[in-house]
Amino acid sequence: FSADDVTVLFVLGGPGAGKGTQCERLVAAYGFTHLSAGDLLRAEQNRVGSQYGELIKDYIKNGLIVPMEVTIALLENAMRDAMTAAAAAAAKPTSTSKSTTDDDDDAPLKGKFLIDGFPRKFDQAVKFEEAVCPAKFVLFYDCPEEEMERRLLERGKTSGREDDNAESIRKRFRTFVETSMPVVDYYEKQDRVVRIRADVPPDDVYRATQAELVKRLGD
Ligand code: UP5
Ligand code: MG
Repeated sequence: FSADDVTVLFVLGGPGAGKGTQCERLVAAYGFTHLSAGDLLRAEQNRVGSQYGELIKDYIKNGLIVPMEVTIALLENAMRDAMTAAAAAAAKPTSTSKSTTDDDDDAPLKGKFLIDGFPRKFDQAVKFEEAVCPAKFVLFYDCPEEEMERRLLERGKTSGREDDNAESIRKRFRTFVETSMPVVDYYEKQDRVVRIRADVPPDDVYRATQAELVKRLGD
């Protein structure tokens, strides 16, 4: 993808920081396509015939980072699917719009993507930006571990997620501190991180997010 055709924002933050919650709201308000790397991996894990099912299950339970070939392929496919669906929708004639030209290729489609929970490791960041598309900037949801732990244990009562238990949560935090925070630091050095306080109610986090998006993307 070229940066002219797509806008990609990485959405990062520790386990339970609220990435998914905020992305959902941004989708409704700004028409982003939300791609959660974790959700894509869980879907692939459950796909009948997947050769990666067992591997993904094992990595997620242990809070480890799945080899990036798998995750990047899933993200790239999902981006392509979203662009294809948008093109098909745009090409469909509607009763109210009279097309003055048959040539739909004139207007290039713009994709807007929130990539949630990726990249989690330095080499993934480099590879994705090289092979798929550079990110415009990074939204980083900053939340203390005690608060994230409280949220995940609470969610674990009903989520059915195999990593929402005390032991897996401990492992996820460890991977986050040791492996994923360095990615945020790397982007911070390039002045590409928008840091948002995430230990306040979801409405407040969202308001802060909106204010930053207006500054950086307009409207
Ligand atoms: N909640 C949310 N915001 C709140 C707020 N402001 N105040 C109070 N409560 C709030 O929220 C978590 C919980 O907190 C919810 O109950 C919510 O209502 C509440 P959520 O929005 O789901 O937070 P999120 O940051 O999305 O938490 P998630 O658990 O999804 O984060 P993880 O980063 O741990 O999970 P992810 O799905 O991204 O990854 C899971 C695993 O997949 C990884 O550990 C790894 O093994 C694997 N993975 C890879 O290997 N590679 C990848 O690239 C991505 C994932
Ligand atoms: Mg999530």
